[in-house]
Order: sequence, then structure tokens, then C-alpha cells
Amino acid sequence: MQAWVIGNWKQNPATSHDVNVLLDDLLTAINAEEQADTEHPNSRCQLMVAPSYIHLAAVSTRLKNSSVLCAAQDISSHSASTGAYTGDCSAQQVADAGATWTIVGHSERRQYHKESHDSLVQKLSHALAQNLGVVLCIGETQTQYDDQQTLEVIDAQLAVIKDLLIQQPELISSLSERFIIAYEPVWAIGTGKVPTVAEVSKTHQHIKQKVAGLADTAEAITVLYGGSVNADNAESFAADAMIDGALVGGASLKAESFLAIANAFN
Ligand code: G2H
Repeated sequence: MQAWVIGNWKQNPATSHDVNVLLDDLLTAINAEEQADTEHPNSRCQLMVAPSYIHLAAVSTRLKNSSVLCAAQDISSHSASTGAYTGDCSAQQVADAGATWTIVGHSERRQYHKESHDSLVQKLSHALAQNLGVVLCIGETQTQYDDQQTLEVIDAQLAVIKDLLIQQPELISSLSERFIIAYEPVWAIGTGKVPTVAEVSKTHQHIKQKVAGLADTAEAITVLYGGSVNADNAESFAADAMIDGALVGGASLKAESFLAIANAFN
């Protein structure tokens, strides 16, 4: 299975200048790595970055002739295209800005913007209507982890896919191409705390089985781990067959650490 390493830049960098410096560093290093390894062009993991809306068009333009894809961090739940929704960006607008994927359901959106189950189903539907791939984030809080409710929480969060498929059963055959799941325990995000590889592996296996059951298919969906992934711990996650890559926050803001993580999954 193709590995993915995705940089979620969140509300960073602060300025367009800093965005360009990060992209300069990233593209220079990627070019050097690709030229040094022309024998194995297909064994490298797929890289993607998700800048904030304000930088999306500029970043996607700069990435156009590179191997790095560009994603939005979120899309509007209200409409796939236009409407009176102050502050929102639609799936059509982010696709027009050059994104080919979008993150949906990140725990920071769930926590700070109170995203509901129904709004997430709408976002999935709007993204797919505009041919955007979806990185759906799921994961339990510290209390839920302590109470050993991880799998129950995940099942409840994955129900957005079930409800989407009830509305649009024709999506079943292409689900694993159009969706990536990112398992991000909320307590591991930006904290430096991580679950054990065995815990992540068991949860990923559960997610793959659950999604395969929802879509009635044997085809496994890509499942990434996210939450305090860095250059030091990436190799241990990459060594596990159930972990198909990483969704990286803080460590994606430096080209060196982002590419070190990518190289662990190559
Ligand atoms: C989890 C992750 C990226 P970080 O939010 O989605 O962030 O790697 O900083 O924990």
C-alpha cells in the first residue's frame, strides 16, 4: 500500500514570506532526494501539505510541478459551492484554489467549532461532489482513552461514512481511493505524548475492518497515525504494517523534520 505523509500546517506559518521559505526548503530538499534516487521513483511515499485557506492558492501554485499534493484543512458544511456563509470556504472554492484533497473532522475543528456528526456528513458529501479526496480525522480524548473507550469512540465517529453511504451508495466502490482515515488521539496532539505502536496498530486494524464492513469490501483503506509524530518516533510507527503513514502537525513546519518523517515511510 502506498504510504502517505501529510503536513497539517494548521494556523502556521505567520506570513507569506515564511510560507515561501518553508516551501523553498521543502522543494529544494525533495529535488535533491529525487535526483539522488532516480532508481526508485515509485517507492517514495506520497507527500501532501495542508496550508491555511489564506495561503492555499499560492502554495498549490508553487507545488504544481512537484510531487507534493496540496490539501485544504477544512471545507464548509453549508454548500459545496457558493452562498451567504460568512467566513466559510466551499469545496468548490478550495478545489479552484488548487487543493485536490481536504482534511475533515480534525479534533481542533470538533473542539473549537463544535462540528456535529451531521455537519461532517455534509462536508464529506460536498468534498466528494467537487472531486476532492478526504482525510477524515478521528480519535479519542484523554478521558475516553483512560476509560478504554477508544474503539467505541472511533466507531461512533466512523458512522459519518455509514451515513454518507446511505445517502450515496454509489460511492462504495471508490471509497478506499477517495478517503484516507487519520487516527489522531486527541491527547497525543501537540503534547509530545504518543500511544504505543502496538496500541496504534490494534486501533488501525479495527478501523480498516470497520470501514471494510461499512463499504462491504475486502479492500483496506489507508489509515495514518497523527499526534506528536516527529523525526525520532516516525521509524517505529513506519515499521508497523497497519500504519500507512502519518498526519504531522508541528514537525511539518520544518522541511528537515517533515522529510525525515517521510523518509521513515519510504
Ligand atoms: C495532530 C497533528 C497533525 P501534531 O493534530 O494533525 O499535530 O503533530 O503537532 O501533534
